[in-house]
Amino acid sequence: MKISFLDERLESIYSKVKQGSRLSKEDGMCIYGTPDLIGLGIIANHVRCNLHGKKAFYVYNQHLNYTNICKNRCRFCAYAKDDGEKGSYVWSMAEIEKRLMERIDEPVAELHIVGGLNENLNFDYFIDLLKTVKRIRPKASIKAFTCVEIDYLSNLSGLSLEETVRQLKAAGLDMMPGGGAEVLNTRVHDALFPKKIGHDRWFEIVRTVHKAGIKTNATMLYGHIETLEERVDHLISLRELQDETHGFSAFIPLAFHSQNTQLSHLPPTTAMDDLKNVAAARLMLDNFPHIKAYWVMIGESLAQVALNFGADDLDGTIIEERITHTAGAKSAKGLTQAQMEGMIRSAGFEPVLRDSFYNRVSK
Ligand code: V47
Ligand code: SF4
Repeated sequence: MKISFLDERLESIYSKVKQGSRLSKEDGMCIYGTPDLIGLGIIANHVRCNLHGKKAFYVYNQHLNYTNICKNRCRFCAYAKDDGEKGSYVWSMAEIEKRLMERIDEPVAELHIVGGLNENLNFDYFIDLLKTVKRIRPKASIKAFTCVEIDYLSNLSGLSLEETVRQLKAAGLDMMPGGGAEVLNTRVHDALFPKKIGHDRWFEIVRTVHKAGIKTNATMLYGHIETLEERVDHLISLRELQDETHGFSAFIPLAFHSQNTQLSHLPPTTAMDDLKNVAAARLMLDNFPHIKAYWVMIGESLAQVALNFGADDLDGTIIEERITHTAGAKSAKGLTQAQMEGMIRSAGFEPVLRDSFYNRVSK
């Protein structure tokens, strides 16, 4: 079908996409720069439908944020506290068990577990954490720890990266979430999260983890000080790494929330930018199977729209999201299965309940 785009630069992007040709850095800049949001949506939706038809995935998951004490104190983070600060916490195994038992009658298929870099915890805590979760939820997958935590655990244990990952896997680690990458760029790193691992180390850890047979997701935190070019470079670096390892499962654009952070003067991201980030991800990351619209960060309504802009997954029910809500997110803290399905159906898509590896789960 011949489409006349408002921005004629989109014509060459559409023809490349139809031929299955890879988009260039210039195409990426055009995607972010175009005012033709609907044209962009048509192209991203074309790719999304070729890959997944009208399916829209979601998972029945539960988040466990085991501690908010973190030595890094990134400037964009509202969640972290110092040890002893009002509101700081760390969960004992008994507390973790209690939280899992509160939901034991629900069909939770994935536990999403991340936390701060808390110097009071030793490596055994993390092994116990994984074993406790596996004991209580033997059928669920554990998606835990970002590359930042893996680096920390390797230093804490004195073990090599490979051995750290091997021991975590043996204790129950099935997959890793995509957080921690933020923007893979030295300027942004030094300005906003100087104590966090840099992008070279992040790549090294991803390579090690993928080699160990553990799939991971990838993210990009956008809407703060990063330039459009830095976003495009981030996507291209991930695409190159995926060519090498094939270990990424989903990409999730994360919209920055500034409340209670050191960047609280920054305005919220716009719907236009949120949708462009979803479309840019779908179009630039031609070797990523899935793009998630994370409803927690962009809100339930825009997440529905994002299903038409390249996203094929809405993440999950979540149950008690903490990280974005401490930074002012207005979305719900969790959704029921019926609410997730309702959102997907009313957006014109077919809900598919999945496990962590995108296998269909029967209800
Ligand atoms: O790494 C921190 C981001 C991430 C803020 O892999 C913030 O399936 C917005 O990675 N405003 C954690 N974002 C969340 C994450 C994630 C979420 C859902 C699914 C998956 C997955 C991964 O949240 C952090 C950081 O990039 N973050 N502070 C903030 N103020
Ligand atoms: Fe710590 Fe992660 Fe927050 Fe940075 S983003 S301060 S590493 S919890």
